[in-house]
Formats: sequence, C-alpha cells, structure tokens
Amino acid sequence: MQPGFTAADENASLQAIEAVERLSDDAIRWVADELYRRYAELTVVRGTRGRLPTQQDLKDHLEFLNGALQTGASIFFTDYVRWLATVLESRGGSKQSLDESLELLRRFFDEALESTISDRISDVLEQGRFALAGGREPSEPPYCAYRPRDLPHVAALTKCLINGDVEGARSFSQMSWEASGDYAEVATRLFQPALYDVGILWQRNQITVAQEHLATAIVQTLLTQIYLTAELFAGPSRRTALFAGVEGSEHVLGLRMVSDAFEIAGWTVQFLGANTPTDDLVAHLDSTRPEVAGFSASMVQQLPTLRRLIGVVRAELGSRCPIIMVGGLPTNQLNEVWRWLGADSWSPDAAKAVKEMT
Ligand code: B12
Repeated sequence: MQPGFTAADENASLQAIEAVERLSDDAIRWVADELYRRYAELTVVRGTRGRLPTQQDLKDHLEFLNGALQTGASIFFTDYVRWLATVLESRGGSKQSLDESLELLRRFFDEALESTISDRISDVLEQGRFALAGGREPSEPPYCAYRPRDLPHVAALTKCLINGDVEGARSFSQMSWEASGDYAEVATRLFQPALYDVGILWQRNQITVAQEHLATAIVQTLLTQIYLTAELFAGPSRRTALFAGVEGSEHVLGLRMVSDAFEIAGWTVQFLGANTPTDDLVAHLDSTRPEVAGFSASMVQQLPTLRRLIGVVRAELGSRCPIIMVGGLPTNQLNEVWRWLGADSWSPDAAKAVKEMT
C-alpha cells in the first residue's frame, strides 16, 4: 500500500491510475482540440506545433501524473511542472499554456469520471498548477538533496565538457584521480556533479542538446580511462552482481559507475546497460543467479515499470531471488520510495552502494 493511504484511498487511487491509462488518448485529443479552438490564430501562424502543447507534451503530462498517482507522491508531478516551466520559459514559451493544459486535463477527467476517482487526479493536477503559480524551478531540483559533495574542479571540468575541450577535461580527471586514487570517489564527486550541472544548463537552454551529448560522451571516455587504471589493483571474488537499467530508461552512466565500482571492489559483475526488456532480464537472472541485482530508473514514469520488474523477479525466482538493490534520480527524489518499489535496499550513489553491500 502507498505510504499514508487507507484501503479506500488505495482503491480510488488504483481506479484513477487505470482511468488515466484508459482515457489517455481521448484526453490528449480533447485538450489539444480545445486549445487549438481557443487559439486558432496560432495554428495558422505557427503550424500545428505552434507554442501550444503538442500531443507529446500532453502525453508527458499524463505520464508524470500517473507516476505521481502510482507512487502516491504528488511531488513527482509538481517537480515536473516546475521543471517544464523552466524549460518552456528559457525557450521563449509561456507558463500560461501549460497552466491551461493542466486545467483542461482536470476538466476532462472531472467530466469523464465519478468524483471519488476524478478527485485524486484533480488533486495532483491542482497541486501542479499551484506549484506553477509559485514561480520558477528552485535553484536545486529535489534529487540534488543526495548530490555528492563536489571535489575541486567540478565547475572547470563542466566548462571543458560543454566546450568539447577533451584535453582540458582529461587534465581535471587526471588531477582528481591522482589525488584520490578511488574510482567511486572521482566518479561520484567529480563526474556526477558535472553531469548534473550539464543537465541544468540544458534545462535552462544555456547549452544545446548536442553539447549535452558531447559532454556525456567525453565523460564516458574519461571514466573508462580511470576504470582501466583502477582495475590493476583489484582481484576477482566469488561475490556476483548484475546491473540493468529498466525498460524505458536511456540514462546509463550512473548505473555504469555503480557497476564499475562493484567490479573494482572485487565483485564479478554483469552490466546489461540501458533499457533492458523485463522478460529477458528475468530469464537471464534465473539462468545466471547473481547474489545482488541492481536496477536503475532515471525518470519517475519508469518507477511503475521498476516495481513491476521487481514483482516479477520475486514471483518467478522465489527463494532463488537475488538481493534487489535500486537507485537512480527518482529514487533520490522521494525518501523511502524504494520500499514501495519492493526492493531490499537503495543507495543514492555508487560509492555508498558499494559500502552498503560490503
Ligand atoms: C546525459 C543525459 C542524457 C543522455 C543519457 C546518455 C547515457 N548514455 O546515459 C540522453 C541524451 C539519452 C538523455 C535523454 C533524456 N533525458 Co537526460 N540527462 C542526462 C544528464 C545530463 C546526465 C545523466 C547522468 O549521467 N548523470 C550522472 C549520473 C552519474 O548520475 P545518476 O544518474 O543520478 O546516477 C547516480 C545515482 O543516481 C546512483 N544510481 C543510479 N543508478 C543506480 C542503480 C543502483 C542499483 C544504485 C544502487 C544506484 C544508482 O548512482 C549513480 C552514480 O553515483 C541528466 C542530468 C542529471 N541530473 O543527471 C539529464 C536528465 C536526467 N535528463 C532529463 C530528460 C528530461 C531527458 C529526456 C526526456 C530528454 C528528451 N526530451 O529526450 C530523455 C529521456 C530518456 C529516457 N527515456 O530515459 C532530465 C530529467 C528531468 C526529470 N525531472 O525527470 C535531466 C535531469 C536533465 C534536466 N536537468 O532537465 N539524457
């Protein structure tokens, strides 16, 4: 059951989740038509994309809404709305059309459903509108509560990454590596905060998508370089772990850091990478039987998938089930969400994950 919920709440919540999924296409069509009817001139001047929400935007609203309903935590939706407001405003869009689209979604569900069910949906949408009225994204997004303490050079490294200055970036990586000699420390306290800052710069439209990709690719190379050096100090062990990103998750670098940190600590690891299909993952776990399975989700809408995955792993593997560990941005955003997911443990970063298991 979701934290703080009664059985009646839970039932209304389950019906609300089912209704959002079932009525999603109708809701998107109705809201888009209504907005384009109100702003016919924008359709003519700007074409179907205009400055109004596209069908994809509305689909995203519903996915985050459903993530909030499923976890029972409206913070996932309010955080999304604040985040989107920054993205829109920094690109010349307005908060007004976002607010209108949330209001119209509320109207759609109010009219389509009985009030015990629609109230749950309205509540989350209204909290989103309230957050929107409250101003811009706070300077630090909620997942930064667990941002590891920066090593020196994070800001300088970030600059090199977004400018494609590989040699500069390599020198900061090397300096930190020589000072620390600890892969997990350099990964989580130098590269991780630099990537978080790259994300915020993209969100504020201060760098392009291409620069974000460039920065990520450079980090991948530099991480591999220190990983290869660190490997010299590690010996093999009998302890085994498998790491995989859930279906839908394309963010893989954090999971890679966790996997590498375990390997360097002496574990034998299997790293399956991003977006692993649930059925194949379960079959693979069944045939390889690691001691620990570490799963990663990178956005709130992947949490229900992760919860389903854990349920299937437990049901299929029974007493042969590995210790299940979870992590990733949305698990750092809401305390204790790992319990709702059904995991055995959670860690906010690679260094802490290794410590927890050894
Ligand atoms: C690089 C990047 C991408 C790359 C990823 C490439 C790759 N090969 O990984 C690409 C371009 C694919 C991408 C796509 C998208 N991205 Co992106 N991305 C980023 C960015 C800049 C860095 C990600 C990263 O590597 N972070 C560094 C790692 C080290 O941190 P981490 O993931 O938190 O991992 C640590 C812990 O969480 C923990 N951990 C992680 N997994 C696990 C597992 C276990 C078992 C344990 C114990 C611990 C653990 O340990 C890790 C190491 O310490 C982030 C910014 C950010 N804040 O992270 C945005 C960010 C995550 N992306 C974002 C968005 C919106 C998207 C897209 C929707 C963009 C789009 N419109 O297409 C898509 C969605 C893709 C998807 N379906 O997953 C937003 C998410 C906003 C939100 N509130 O949810 C962010 C926060 C950017 C921003 N500030 O707006 N992205």
